Amino acid sequence: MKVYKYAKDLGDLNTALREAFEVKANPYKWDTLGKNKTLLMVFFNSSLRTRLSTQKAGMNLGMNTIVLDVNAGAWKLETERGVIMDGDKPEHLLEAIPVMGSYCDLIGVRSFARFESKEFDYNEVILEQFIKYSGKPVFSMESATCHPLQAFADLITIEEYKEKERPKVVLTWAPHPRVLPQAVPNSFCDFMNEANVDFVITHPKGYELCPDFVRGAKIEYDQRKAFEGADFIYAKNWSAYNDGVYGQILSKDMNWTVDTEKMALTNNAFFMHCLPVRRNMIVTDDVIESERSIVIPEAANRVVSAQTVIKRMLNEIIY
Ligand code: AN0
Ligand code: CP
Repeated sequence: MKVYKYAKDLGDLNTALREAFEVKANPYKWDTLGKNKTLLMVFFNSSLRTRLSTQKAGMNLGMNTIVLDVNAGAWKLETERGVIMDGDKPEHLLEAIPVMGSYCDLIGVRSFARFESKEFDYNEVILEQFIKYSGKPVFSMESATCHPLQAFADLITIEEYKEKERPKVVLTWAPHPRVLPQAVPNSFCDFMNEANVDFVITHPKGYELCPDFVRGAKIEYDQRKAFEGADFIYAKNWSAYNDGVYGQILSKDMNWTVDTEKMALTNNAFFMHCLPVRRNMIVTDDVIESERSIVIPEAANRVVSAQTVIKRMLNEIIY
């Protein structure tokens, strides 16, 4: 069964973009495709955009949608095999997953990196168990290492706003008080590396991302230099990936906050962020409120990316 995790899972990106713009122009054109099909969305972590946009995408396709917040009302789930379950978790994921699979036709899973073990996170243990044991097609709604529906929405947004054929897109690290996953920057790298853009990543030394996602992208450690001539600034915090410091905060340097002075170095760049964003840590009020901030249309495109992917998945299970 096909799984949607990476840019390559969408096949040719220009074809995927064309489909997305068709969906955006006419969201109700396929409103019977999902009749009597059920979308189950399982959340192990909080969400605003993913939850609402994916549900809306399913509804636009005529699906029934069910949302399960595992931490709010479901039994606490054990995820390790071989554990003597005499603690606070009454149910094992290995029963829960096939049961969930029996109630639906497609499953979206949100399960962030836990930062207990890099191996556990980067093997996508939770998502992979859903793939293996649910019996149903699965997609990531931000799993341990990737957030493809976000990155696809970002690509759609860049395609809509770009003012030249091959824009310069800069992913910049910015400070944050908490430990955050690498999933959003990983998928952004994955998609930008496949897109027709000049892609540059800037971050403090020590914040190198997983090479499988960075691939041949240019890394510029001087943030100001990276910003020069940029057409899009994509800000995001992430915690360290490297062995020995995995999941750690190495810096909260506020010199990396995106502000008006740094945006002035760019080619009048658009400002992007996946949200939720901490103002005056990641980006100043002035920049996020500026005319070149496109964070709201970017979030709105989450319906489009989700609907394009779910539509493909429905076609795959129906035909
Ligand atoms: C999450 C993250 O950085 O992965 C979700 C972003 C879509 N952000 C927070 O936990 C604040
Ligand atoms: N961007 C994003 O995925 O937001 P949520 O965490 O609110 O779903």
